[in-house]
Amino acid sequence: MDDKAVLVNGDDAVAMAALDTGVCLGCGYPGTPSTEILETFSGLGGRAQWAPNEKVALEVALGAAFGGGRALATMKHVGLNVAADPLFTAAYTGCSGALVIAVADDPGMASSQNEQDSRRYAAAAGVPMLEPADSQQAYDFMAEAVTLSEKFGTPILLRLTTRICHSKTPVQRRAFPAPAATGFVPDIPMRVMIPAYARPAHRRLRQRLAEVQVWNESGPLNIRYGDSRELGLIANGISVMHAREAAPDAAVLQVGMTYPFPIETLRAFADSVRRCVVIEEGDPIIAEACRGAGIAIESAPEMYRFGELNVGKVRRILAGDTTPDPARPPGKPPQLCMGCPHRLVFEALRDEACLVTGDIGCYTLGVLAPFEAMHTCVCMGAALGVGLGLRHVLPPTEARRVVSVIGDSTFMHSGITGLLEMAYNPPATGHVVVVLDNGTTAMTGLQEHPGTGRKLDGAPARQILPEDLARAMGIDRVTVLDMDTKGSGFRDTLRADLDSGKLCMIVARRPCILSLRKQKKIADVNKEGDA
Ligand SMILES: Cc1ncc(C[n+]2csc(CCOP(=O)(O)OP(=O)(O)O)c2C)c(N)n1
Ligand code: SF4
Repeated sequence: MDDKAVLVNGDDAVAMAALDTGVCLGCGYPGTPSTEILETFSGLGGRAQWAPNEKVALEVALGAAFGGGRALATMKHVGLNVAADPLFTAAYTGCSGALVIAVADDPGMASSQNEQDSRRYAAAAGVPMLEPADSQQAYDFMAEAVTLSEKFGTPILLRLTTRICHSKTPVQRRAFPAPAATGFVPDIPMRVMIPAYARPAHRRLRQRLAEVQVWNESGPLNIRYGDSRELGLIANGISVMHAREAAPDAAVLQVGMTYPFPIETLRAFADSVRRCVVIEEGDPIIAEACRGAGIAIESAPEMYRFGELNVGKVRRILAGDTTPDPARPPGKPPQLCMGCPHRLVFEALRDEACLVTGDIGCYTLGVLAPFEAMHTCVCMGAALGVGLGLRHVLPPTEARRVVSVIGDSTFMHSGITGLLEMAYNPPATGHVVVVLDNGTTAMTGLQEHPGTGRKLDGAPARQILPEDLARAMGIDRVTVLDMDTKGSGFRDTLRADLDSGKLCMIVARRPCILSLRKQKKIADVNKEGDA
């Protein structure tokens, strides 16, 4: 191992720690700002794979941990919603190897549809959560998460945020003992969550959390900086950095494990200073925990709950400044690339006055001028469900204008079940779904998915095509258009499908122009491999 520190971002640091601690499988679904974790892990030689969605990623990682392996699941915050079903029950089953779930929140919504705070999930599911404040801690806490997961037999959430994921700070890597040999030891009451086994499992979970809390009170993850007796700041994650910079003379307590809380450590810290202020980005979760335990703290006014914190905001919180945030300078609105194949589709949808239920991807930009051809966008996969719901209630003439538009990666992620709904509960007027198949997950940086025919590292894979799935489900009219610069008759097909009153899928296929270079590189590598 190189003993020189390296300058890396938090995502890369997590990947390095995963490799150094012997994580045998990393599974995830892309999502800014978490995507690079698996890409770096793979680049370093780790075994990493994209799953169709976050639920599947977590389940595969859980299976690996049931088998005694060390596993990592990665996702962005909204991905944890998709993975919530296995998460809650994995807290009951526990694991015999290690299971770390790295979840990256996006306060300020640099590239997300909401700014939910994943810390709520830790408490709701009963899964311990660690929160690093820089890349070195991202490395150290990932390694600690592996150790804690095996020590307590529980999944561990490693919560990152955009600034941690994408800021570079030095990281010193270390050597760790090799993991124990893997193997699945059948233990039906521990692993099969029928009610008779789940009831005692819930009691075991609460007992385990009590033990983790005791560990956390004296563990190494809660760090005090400075010895001021005057002003004390309690902070987590990136807020630790902001707090230390904004008030260099204050004492700062970093809460490194934010669930279960080290309540007595927080109490002792608050008692040790004259004024104690909680500095946290997002929801007032530490503040609520302190108040619930009768600890006298101050916290930020509600206006600071929105967006990212920064040093200036922390200074304002400490000064009790509640004047509105200065207005942001206007930026240039984002646009679909010139030459983007999605453009032709949105031009046609606009010109045909369609009512478009959209989805999440580059193509969400179809909502902006010059197209303004998207009328709803909720979460990945919702294009289908929302479109069908509208078709069910609108008068027939309006219902016939409804079109669901979804990208290829999003279709694989959570559009397939929407298509099943379309086949199972068809609206009286039929329905039209357009799959924008650009052969990649463009929005998050050109990742592979089950429809591209390539794995995470570009190696060939079985290719699943939306049109094959649609035909297998009995969708009445399935048209595949190889979209050229004129649109390959997309408008005519759209008009005919809308008039037909049938269940229709149009696959508008043409590669994302930014992906062409990457695909050529992969093709060259694969050719060399064949030679
Ligand atoms: C549950 C969830 N997981 C991940 C993301 C991040 N994300 C946003 S859009 C998208 C997929 C985009 O790919 P595709 O549907 O093929 O559209 P494209 O960007 O290629 O046009 C992903 C992974 C998200 N918003 N929600
Ligand atoms: S990156 Fe690709 S999919 Fe996204 S706007 Fe540009 S050309 Fe279109």
